[in-house]
Amino acid sequence: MQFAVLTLFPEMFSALLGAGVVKRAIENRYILVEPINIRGFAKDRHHTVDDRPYGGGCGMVMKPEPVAEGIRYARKKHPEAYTVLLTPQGRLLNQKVAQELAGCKGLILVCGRYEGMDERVSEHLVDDEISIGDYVLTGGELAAMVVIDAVARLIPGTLGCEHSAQEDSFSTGLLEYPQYTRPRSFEGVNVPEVLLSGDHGAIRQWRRQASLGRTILRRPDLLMGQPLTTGDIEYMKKLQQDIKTIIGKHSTGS
Ligand code: 6GU
Repeated sequence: MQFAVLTLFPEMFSALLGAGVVKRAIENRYILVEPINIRGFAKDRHHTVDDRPYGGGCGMVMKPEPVAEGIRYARKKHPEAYTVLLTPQGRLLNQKVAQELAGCKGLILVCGRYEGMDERVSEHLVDDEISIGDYVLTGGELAAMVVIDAVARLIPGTLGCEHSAQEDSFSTGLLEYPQYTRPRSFEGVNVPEVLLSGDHGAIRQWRRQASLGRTILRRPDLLMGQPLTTGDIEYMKKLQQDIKTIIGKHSTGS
C-alpha cells in the first residue's frame, strides 16, 4: 500500500516512520509513505499557502490552488489511489473504516492546517473526508498518522504474526481480554489460575467471558448488532442473575 501525504509539515511524519511496526513495514516494502510539502506547489514568490477568510473572521484559510496542484501531482503518480481529506467535519474513523481504507489501491491523505481548508477542495477534489474523533487538533497531520498506523497494521505481513489483526479488539467486536506475562505473582497480585492450567478450551472460554464482561461494563454500545454465541448469551444471563441477586440482598437486607 502506498500512502502519499500532502502536508505543510512533512517533518512531523518522521516520528511515525522512524520506529516500530510502521518502520519495519516500510523496510520490508509492505507499505510506502511519501510526505509531500504543499508549499512546494505555491506559485507566488513567497510560496503563500493561506489567506484571510472571505466574509471576515479571525484565522487563516488554506488557499485551494496549492492543495489542488498537490492532489493532481499525487494522482498522476498514483492514478488508482483514494483521496481523503483529514478534517473534524469528516466521518468518524473506526476499525471498519480502517479496513475499508486498507482495501484501497493507495491512499492520498490531505492534511489541513490553520482555521480550515477552502471548501472547494473538500467539495470537488477529494473522494472522502475523515475525522479521528470529536475533538479539535491544530491540523490533520496527527490524524493522517493515525490513519496510516491503523491501515498499515491491516496490510498482510506487517504485523509478523498473521493472526494478530484478526483477533484484536474491534475485529472480534469486543474489547480485548486481559493479558499477563511473568512473573506469576506481581506486587501481591496473581495471574488468573486458568491461564496457567494448559487447558486451551478453558482458557478460550475465560478469555471470551472476560472480553464480554469488560465490553458490557465499559462499552455496552459495542455489543449492539454484534454476533453473540449461545454460550455468550448464557454467560450474560448468569451475570444478570448475579447482579439481580446482589441487588436483591441489598434491598431486602437494608
Ligand atoms: Cl482529521 N483534523 C483536525 N484538525 N482535528 C481533528 C481531526 C482532524 N480529527 C479529529 N480532530
